[in-house]
Amino acid sequence: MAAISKPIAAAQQRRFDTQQLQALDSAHYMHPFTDSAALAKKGARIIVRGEGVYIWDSEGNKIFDAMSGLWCVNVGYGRKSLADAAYRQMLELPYYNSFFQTTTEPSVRLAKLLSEVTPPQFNRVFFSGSGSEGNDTVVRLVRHYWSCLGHPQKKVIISRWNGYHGSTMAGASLGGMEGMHQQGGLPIPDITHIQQPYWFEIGRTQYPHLSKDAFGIEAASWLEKKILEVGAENVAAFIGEPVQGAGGVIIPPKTYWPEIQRICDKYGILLVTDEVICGFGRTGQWWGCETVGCKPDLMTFAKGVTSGYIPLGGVMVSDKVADVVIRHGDFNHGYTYSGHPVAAAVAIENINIVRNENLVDKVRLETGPYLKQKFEALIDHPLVGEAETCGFMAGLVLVKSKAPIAMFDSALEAGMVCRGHCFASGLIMRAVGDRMIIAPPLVTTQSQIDEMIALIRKCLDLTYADVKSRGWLG
Ligand code: PXG
Repeated sequence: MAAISKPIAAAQQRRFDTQQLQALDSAHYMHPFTDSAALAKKGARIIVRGEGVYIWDSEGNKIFDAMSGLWCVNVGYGRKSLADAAYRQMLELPYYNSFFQTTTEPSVRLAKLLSEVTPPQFNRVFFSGSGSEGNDTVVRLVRHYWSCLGHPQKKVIISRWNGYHGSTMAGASLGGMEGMHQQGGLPIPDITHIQQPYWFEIGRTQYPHLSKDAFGIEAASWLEKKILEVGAENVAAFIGEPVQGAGGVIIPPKTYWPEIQRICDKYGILLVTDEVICGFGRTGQWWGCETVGCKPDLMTFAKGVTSGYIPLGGVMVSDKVADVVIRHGDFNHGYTYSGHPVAAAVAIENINIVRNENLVDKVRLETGPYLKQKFEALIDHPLVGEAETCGFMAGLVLVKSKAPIAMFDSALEAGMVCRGHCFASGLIMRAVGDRMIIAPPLVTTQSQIDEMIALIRKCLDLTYADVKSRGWLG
């Protein structure tokens, strides 16, 4: 990692008035997915600086960011060349659009670069400002595609419970988060869900006679059942995250996605992988679809395309879909920031970093296997009922007892207790129910993995002592 740059060193010197910022925050700032009243009582933690895999808060605490921000800071914090790329482009041309038969150099070059780093069926991209907008684009694009082919009734999109596809009306509808559906009258029409391929929660308990691989085939068969229920003539597409991220790093059995592919092919249904988290090396291949073994017609991306340094998202469109849509004239869809030149310039530099530093190969061949070995060894902890990784995504399940496995009462929120200990110990690890998850920056070294695992063990020990003293272990 390069030496700390001057502006970062200057930020280190700055003093922050934590209490004042917290008061202003609670008076004026509505946070996403947050109980604002509860947060106001506590005060938000103010993050002021980042370098490599670490961030610092306004009180000077150093924190290991094992979540890469929100699954996005893949090349780590403090990369001067990304800031330089934005600065240069802002001076030259801070904005122009691609609507009225115009384009910009960085957006064209990025489109070409994306066609190089994606599977061979992809040679075209539609840009958006985020993953949610990318998935809105998917909904409009697949329905328009079938309409162009003379099948306007082929509109239904099948997705999965506990999938996450964003927060816009279409994104949240595609997602399978019931708490989101309950607010704002979702899902929108013609989106329907099947159950997720989650072995530990569903396979192990409801299909104990099946092996994990056999459960993968069973879980894929739910797609076929749904297609037959809705009528293949009405189904436009299936969408899923290769590995579910926000749902808790749910790694499907290896049989699942090839079977999903077979079913989509059999019924002539478009296959969409949402690569917003899995893309750009997170799973140890450039794309999650390559890791899980399927060939999508469309792929949504965001986050890792710029390592989160600036907002950008989009949809990779296969030749099969693009050729039909392009033959039929205008696609009446687009965002002010589609192909934003500054975001594109940052993305180009970011992808060059990923390539030049061989980050994808490193995760697949070196640091990913090392993380797997260390993280999966956490299974020896009395609180851990399952621990698994895929590339640089990992999840473990907190259990009340291990033989036989017994879960904590979900109302106790054991995961939040553990998250609290992580927060206090200088580690960002997320809780999704009682599943504790990480997705560290792809630049994390072996010694940093050791440091992170030691922190996780410490926090598991603190959690164990805590839940024991609360009498939760029975
Ligand atoms: N698809 C996937 C797979 C995502 O993970 C989106 C789409 C939406 O992207 P935008 O850029 O519109 O946010 C995401 C976003 C969490 C969490 O709790 C995850 C995301 C966003 C917010 C919270 O893990 N992922």
